[in-house]
Amino acid sequence: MPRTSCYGHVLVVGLGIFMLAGQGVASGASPKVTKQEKGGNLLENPGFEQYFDNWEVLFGNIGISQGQNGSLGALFLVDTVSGQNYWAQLAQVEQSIIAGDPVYASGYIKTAFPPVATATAGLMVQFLDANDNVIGQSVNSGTIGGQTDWRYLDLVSSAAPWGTVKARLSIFLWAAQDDQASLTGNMYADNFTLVEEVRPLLTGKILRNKGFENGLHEWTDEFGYPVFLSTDIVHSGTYAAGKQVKSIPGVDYYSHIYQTLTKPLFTSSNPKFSGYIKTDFLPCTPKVGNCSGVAGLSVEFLDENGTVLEERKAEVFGQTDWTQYTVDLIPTPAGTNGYRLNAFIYGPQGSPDVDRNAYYDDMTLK
Ligand SMILES: [Ca+2]
Ligand SMILES: [Ca+2]
Repeated sequence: MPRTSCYGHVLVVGLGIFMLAGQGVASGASPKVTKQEKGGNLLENPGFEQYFDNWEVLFGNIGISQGQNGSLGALFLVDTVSGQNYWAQLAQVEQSIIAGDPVYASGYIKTAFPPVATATAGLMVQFLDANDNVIGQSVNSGTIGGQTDWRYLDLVSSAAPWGTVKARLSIFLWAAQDDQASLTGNMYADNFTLVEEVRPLLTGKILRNKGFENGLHEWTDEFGYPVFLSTDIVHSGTYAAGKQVKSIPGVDYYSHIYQTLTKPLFTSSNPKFSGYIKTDFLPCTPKVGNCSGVAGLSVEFLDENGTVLEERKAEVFGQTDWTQYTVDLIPTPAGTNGYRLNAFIYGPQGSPDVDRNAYYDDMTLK
């Protein structure tokens, strides 16, 4: 049961622009630079050196502050919002996109929030028809949050759908309603690119936030009930991730968190995915066959289209204290281009382990 995207229920919040004191508003149009001079970049004022020229604040509290390397950049704040999630969106529309062409977009974002804050930031591209209606699916980059220094984020779309005449690049910041932790932080953005061609994604080569010390950021949570952040049961540091066996009528229960890496650089000639897991399932003996709940790690080997070539697992049964489990990445199936690295939980229908937990910490990829 795939979750709906947390961006699928975004509500409009108060629209506001502010400029920091003493910075004033630049006047006049940006100097025209040809597409070739910009390395194919279709965006004007991609680094906010002319403040918000060519950009539009669609939602949220967005201003100008420090960018990268002493330049100007966009600053996103989270406002108090009751009864709805917070959404801020800064966008630029490129007026001449050819239907059938793919686009690649990138930029740098930095977040300075507490690890537990729900605030997450990323990029999004949408295709627009001649009436400015969004057509086809939005394409998002991965998101960042918590304490994350300047990070290069990118995305690549498939062919722009028939009817496309424009593309809108957006930088967004989302936070859950009434999330006090998100109110205390900021997000920064600078140096964006939109090109009308396919380029290889540069993100997703490194396993990040391996010990959950930056909260649940970097990990995609999919299927079933949400992952939770554990503070009382950890293998090391302040935080671990947790999943619970739940009951959904008519189906076996499965849920996981994952990171997908494309052509990662391994530091070992015998690469492995490892992590520590602790479970509080009912005691059982796998050989006897009286186990129900299962936790574990798994690796899905992906071809260049993202199709799963093979899945390999390390499974945990019964009640276990923190133990390191490992999945070997060798032998690697022919045609492997990427790896989906999962920490999962499973319980068959009617499992006596419903409401029992598995905890995950200190993942490694070497
Ligand atoms: Ca800048
Ligand atoms: Ca930890």
